[in-house]
Amino acid sequence: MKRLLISTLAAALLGSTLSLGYAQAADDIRPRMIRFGYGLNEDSNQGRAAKLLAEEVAKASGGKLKVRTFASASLGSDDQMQNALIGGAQEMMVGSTATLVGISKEMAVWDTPFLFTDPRQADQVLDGPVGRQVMDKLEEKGLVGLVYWENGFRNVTNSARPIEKLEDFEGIKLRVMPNPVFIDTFKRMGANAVPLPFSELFTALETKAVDGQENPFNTILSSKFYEVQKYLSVTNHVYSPWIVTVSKRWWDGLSATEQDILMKAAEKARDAEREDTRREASQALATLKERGMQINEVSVDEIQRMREKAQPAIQTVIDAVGQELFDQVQAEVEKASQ
Ligand code: TK8
Repeated sequence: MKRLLISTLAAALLGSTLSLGYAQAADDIRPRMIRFGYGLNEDSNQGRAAKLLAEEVAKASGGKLKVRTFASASLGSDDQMQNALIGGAQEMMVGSTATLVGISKEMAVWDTPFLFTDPRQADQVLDGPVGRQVMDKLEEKGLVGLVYWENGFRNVTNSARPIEKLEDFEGIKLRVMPNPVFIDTFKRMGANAVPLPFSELFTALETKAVDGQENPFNTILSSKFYEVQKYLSVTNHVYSPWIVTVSKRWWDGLSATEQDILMKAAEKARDAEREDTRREASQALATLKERGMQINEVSVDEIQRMREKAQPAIQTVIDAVGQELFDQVQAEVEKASQ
C-alpha cells in the first residue's frame, strides 16, 4: 500500500517535471511578466485604461500574469514598439491604427477623412465584422490585434492663427502622424504637413520646429499642448482609433486561458476607456479655455470646403486597402448610421 503510494507519487512528480517546458495545458496559467507600452503619459485616458487592463489581468490570473505598463513612449514610439512586438522583444502595446499602415496597409481604411460623424457609429463598425477583418490582417505580419480603443475625433491646434477657413491652413507647418493619408489630406488642404512621431511632438511645438498639430481634445489636454499652442480649431476631420496589439510570436505560446484573460481585460478596459474618453472630451474645451487657449468652431460651410479639398486623399486610402474593403467599410458606416 505504502509502496504503491510512493510509486504513484513518484510517477506524478516525474510526470509534472517532464511536462515542464512542454506544451502547456489549455487551462494553465504561468507566472509571466508582460511589458505593455504606450505613447501618452500616465495621467491620460490611455494611461488610465492601461492601468485598468493591468489590474484586470492581475485579478483574473491570481497575480500570476503581471502587466507592467510603460508610459510616455519610454519603450519607444508607436513604430518602434510595433517592431519590438514583431521581433518578440516586447509583449503588448496600445497606439494609433494610423501608425500601423507601414506594416499592415489595410489599417489605412480608418484614416479616411470624415469617415465617422459619431462615436457610436465608430464603435459599431470597429467592433463589428469588418473591424475584426482589418485587425486579423495583422497576423500575417507578426502581430495580433485584440481590440480598438478610442483615441477620438481629431482637431487642429497651432501657434500662428485660428483656422476659420480653408485658406488659413496656407503655410502652417503642421505635424501629422507618419502616415501617407494624413500627409496627403493636409497637403491638399494647404498646410505644410510634417510627419513626426508623437514622442517628438511636444518639443517640436515648443521649439517652433512646427507651428501646429492635430489630435483629440483629450490628448491636447493630457499632453499639455495648451502650454505651447494658442489656437484650437474644432474640425473633427477624422476619428482616430487606438488598437491594443500583442506580439504574435509570444501570443502563440500562451495557453487558451491566458489568452482569454488578456482578451477579456482588453475588452473591459475598452468599454471603460470609451466612457472615460467621452466624458473627458465633453469637458475638455472648457478646461482648455481656462488654460488660455483660444477656441473656434469651424463653420459647417468651411468644413464642407475642407472636405471637398481633402476628397482626393480618399484615393490614397483606396490604393492602400483596395476598393472592396473600402466599399465594405462605407456600407458598414451606412448601416451604423441608421
Ligand atoms: C500615441 C499616438 C497618438 C496619436 C498621434 O502614441 O501620434 O498623434 O494620436 O495617440 O498614437
